[in-house]
Amino acid sequence: PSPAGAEVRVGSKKFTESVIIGEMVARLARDTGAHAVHRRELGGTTVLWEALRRGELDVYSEYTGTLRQELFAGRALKDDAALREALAAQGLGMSAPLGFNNTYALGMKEAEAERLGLRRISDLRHHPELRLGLSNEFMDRADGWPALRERYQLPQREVRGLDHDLAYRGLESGALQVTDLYSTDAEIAAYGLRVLEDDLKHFPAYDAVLLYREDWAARAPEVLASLRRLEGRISESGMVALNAQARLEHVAEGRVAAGFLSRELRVE
Ligand code: PBE
Repeated sequence: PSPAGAEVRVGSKKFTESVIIGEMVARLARDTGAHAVHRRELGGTTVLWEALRRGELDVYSEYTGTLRQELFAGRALKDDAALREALAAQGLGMSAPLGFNNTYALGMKEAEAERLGLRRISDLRHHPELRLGLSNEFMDRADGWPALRERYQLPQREVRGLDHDLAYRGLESGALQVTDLYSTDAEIAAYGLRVLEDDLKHFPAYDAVLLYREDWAARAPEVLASLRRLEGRISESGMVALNAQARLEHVAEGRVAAGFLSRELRVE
């Protein structure tokens, strides 16, 4: 057990997977006897990043591609060592990858993609009339819509920003024809969506990791060691299945996390 009084403030972004991982982190911390608070769904990437840097949070889950392409955009961090160095300069540490990649992708209803003969993002170039609905964060990010449009020379002008959780309903109703997907979303299979191939390789790998403050880790090394039990333990299909429990079966994120920890790590 941790020295009495170890504390951890966990944060999560405003989407299901981030909340599930936040719940796993809080539970693994409590397993060492620490006191954990999970501040759920605080906002988008920038909100979590700034809260961690200001010392309002101790740990949250992030993605390597997001660190490279958005949070350290323009820094050309060539490898993992360079990324770790840039983080260390801000007093932050990063776990090893948890085991899955959650990349952005563009998706459409399978039948519509088939009808229009669309398989690759490049194919969208010949269909300026398509209605796009993109998550608000994607509209603004350095790796998001402006860069993607530029890279692929996309002609669409009808592009709306929306909450990611509403995008799938928009595709179902026909209000939207193309949206940005998160590749571990359970809705991709459940709604029969076609993921368009990123044929120009715009998107990097977005490996899930834990980001934490080094000053906190120095005070609570046992807690960090417990969180690191997640390293390499969540596969891509495993994460999709956890997201499916929460999003399609409406199981609370805390229960989803508890089930995973019990099955995979024997943490009760
Ligand atoms: N992602 C893809 C984004 C959202 C979807 C996981 C890389 C992120 O939170 O950074």
